[in-house]
Amino acid sequence: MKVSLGAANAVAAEAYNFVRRLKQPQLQLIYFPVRARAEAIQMVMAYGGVSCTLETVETYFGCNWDQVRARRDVPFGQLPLLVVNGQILAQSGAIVRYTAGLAGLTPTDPFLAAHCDSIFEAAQELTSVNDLINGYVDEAFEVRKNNFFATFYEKLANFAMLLADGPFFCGNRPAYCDFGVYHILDQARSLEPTCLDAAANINAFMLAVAQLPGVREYLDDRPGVVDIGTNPRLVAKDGSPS
Ligand SMILES: N[C@@H](CCC(=O)N[C@@H](CS)C(=O)NCC(=O)O)C(=O)O
Repeated sequence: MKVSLGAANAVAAEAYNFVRRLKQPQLQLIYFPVRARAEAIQMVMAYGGVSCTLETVETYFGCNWDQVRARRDVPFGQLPLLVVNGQILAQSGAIVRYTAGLAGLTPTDPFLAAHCDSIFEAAQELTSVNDLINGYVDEAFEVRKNNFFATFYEKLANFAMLLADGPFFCGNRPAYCDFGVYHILDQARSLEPTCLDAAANINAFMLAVAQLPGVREYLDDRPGVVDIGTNPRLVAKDGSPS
């Protein structure tokens, strides 16, 4: 029997992924119904084929958030949390780095890994955009939106310079920092649709990330945020509250 190299490679890749899934810890991600600090984590897992059950406060703890905080059950009194084989991991940055390890999205070279982290951390400096998308309304929204965009373009130019020809921040292969940056810039363009147009390479980067296998399906299926600035909330694809 003649087996082509392509078919043999596909079988080997399938076997590798099967074993990796068998060895993968059991994961549960707990978060509020907002588009914010769990996005990069979910994109990392979607790209890496890492399976994880999504939980709300109510489905995981069986009570509401005020009760969870009062019980002091949660390390820093905040979400998101990742439950790994029953053990709780807090802080979104730590969760991204942990899931990136499972997904093969951490550069192996130590300097490149640190470079990746510096890009991710630079994106974290813009996380106030999450509150603009999900929280503030009316005048408070307008004031904070102006404040956000007062420094945004300088930071965008820094990202554009570091990305150079990309297509990703660490070269030809995606790494977890790409998902951190993508999320923040995607939030920003939900507020100002043309805000990335000054940086052609950044627009190309946004397309490249959005088309990655697993990520494309994740982005297509996730709930949308409606009525930003007036009554923000998540709405599932079928129009139901999420
Ligand atoms: N540094 C933390 C910040 C987490 C954070 O601010 N979480 C917010 C939601 S995005 C929260 O839990 N708010 C509820 C509360 O503080 O009671 C991280 O990155 O995970």
